[in-house]
Parts: sequence; C-alpha cells; structure tokens
Amino acid sequence: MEECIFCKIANKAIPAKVVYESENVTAFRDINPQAPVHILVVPKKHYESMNDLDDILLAGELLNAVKETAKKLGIQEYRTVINTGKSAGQEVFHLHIHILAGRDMKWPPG
Ligand code: DGP
Repeated sequence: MEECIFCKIANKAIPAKVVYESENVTAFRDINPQAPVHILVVPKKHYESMNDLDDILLAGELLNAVKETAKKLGIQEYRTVINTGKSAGQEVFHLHIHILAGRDMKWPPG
C-alpha cells in the first residue's frame, strides 16, 4: 500500500535496520524499542492485520522468520507479540510480529 510505512520499509523505499530477510518477509529493528532487542517481522505484502492473513504458507514463513531472526541475533529467550486492532495496541496497520528480548518480561501483560 502506497502510504504504508512498513510497505515502504519492505520495499526499501525508506531505510530501516534490517536484520533478516526471506522471499516474502522482512525483519527490522523497531524505531522505538521496548526492550534491548526489539524486532518487527513483517510480510512484504500488505495485510492490515492478522485478521486479513489468508495465506497459510506465508503464516509459516513469518513464524520461521521469527525463529531465524532469533537464531541470527543469538537470542534463545524472547517474547513474540502480534497486536491486532486498536484496543489491542496496534498502531501501524500492516501486520507485524514483535520480537522482544534482553530483559525480564512480566506475565500476564498489561
Ligand atoms: P504496534 O503498536 O503493534 O502497531 O507496533 C508498531 C511498532 O512500529 C512500534 O513499536 C513502533 C514501530 N515503528 C513505527 N514506525 C516505525 C518506523 O518508521 N520504523 C521502524 N523501524 N519502526 C517503526
């Protein structure tokens, strides 16, 4: 989508600190990190949220990208988060998986 910030990052129209890339997925550092390691894993194709993801192979590629990104960064313990919808905390309406690591995490989340 033309005006979507994560589409622009995935298309390399604007810069980001990319840490992992596969055919259909890009992973890059969050601009406003909430932990010492904070990565966003996004499909290159625009999906507004998890509710729109209709491609099972891509779903697998996204999860595999989480695993490969963690491996590449040498992190074995991490939290993954997918905010879906405004009340769940979604601010950027391009599907993304957060990877957070490097500090103790509380459970349940707020
Ligand atoms: P969420 O609240 O789940 O929609 O998370 C959106 C995240 O996206 C938030 O942690 C900040 C990050 N973010 C927003 N704009 C940019 C950007 O332009 N570049 C990068 N790297 N991250 C961004």
